[in-house]
Amino acid sequence: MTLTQGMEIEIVDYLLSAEKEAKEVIKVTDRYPDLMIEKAYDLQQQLIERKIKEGARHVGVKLGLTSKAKQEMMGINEAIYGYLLNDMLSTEWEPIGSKELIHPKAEPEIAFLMGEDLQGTSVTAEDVLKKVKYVAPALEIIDSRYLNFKFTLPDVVADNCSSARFVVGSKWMKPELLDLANVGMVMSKNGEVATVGAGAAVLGHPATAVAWAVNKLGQRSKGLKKGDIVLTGALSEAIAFEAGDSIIAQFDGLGSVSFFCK
Ligand code: OOG
Ligand code: MG
Repeated sequence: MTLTQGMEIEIVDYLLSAEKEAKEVIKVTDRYPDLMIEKAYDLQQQLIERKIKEGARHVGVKLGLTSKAKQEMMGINEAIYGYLLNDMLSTEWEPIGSKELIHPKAEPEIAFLMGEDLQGTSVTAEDVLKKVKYVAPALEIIDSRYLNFKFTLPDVVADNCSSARFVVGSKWMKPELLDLANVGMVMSKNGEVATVGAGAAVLGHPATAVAWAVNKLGQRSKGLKKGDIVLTGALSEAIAFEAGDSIIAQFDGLGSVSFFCK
């Protein structure tokens, strides 16, 4: 079944109100089982355009399911990308409000800040590193709008890859000062180690993950812009948290990033 424009608007409305009301909903493919991945990216784009129309600003791109740990956790063997908007950007000193979220989980990630635009369909990790100005430690807070955090590949893409919030640490470093594949990471919840990982977890190197996303975006005549923040994907499984919890991710050589949930 091909989706009519009316059906597409209805799906976007459905996902936007699930987010606004912080209520989980039945996944889109339960109603539209033949939803294809490319159409799901069209829906994602419409959802982002709606948010921008309502006043949000584009601040970057996120990668998802770039690590084996995450792919196994979600049962999907393919990387995905979504968009970061200014209303998702949170700071370390301002608690994350649990009431606005459904069933949030924290992910430790390495963030890139782009020093130049980058677009193409045969971009390599080396090309990416040339255009990255800084790297920083980050925590992404994902919050799938779907019931029990369960979905198929097209579902999660349409839902802007579960994006909800993200926090970037204050220490920004030149990428050449670090061996990003070998950066070790420990994430703790309330002072106890919750999970560990390393930069190599995301497709062997975070820059390889970003090159993948740039090439995917390139197929849609899109790319990264100077000043974009790129979240390169969780280095480990995601950890659920709730009001009263604090999360910190410590990266060797790159410093730490944390948040408190109220
Ligand atoms: C999809 C988003 C995954 C990551 O870093 O792997 C993601 C999900 O697991 O809900 O952001
Ligand atoms: Mg993530």
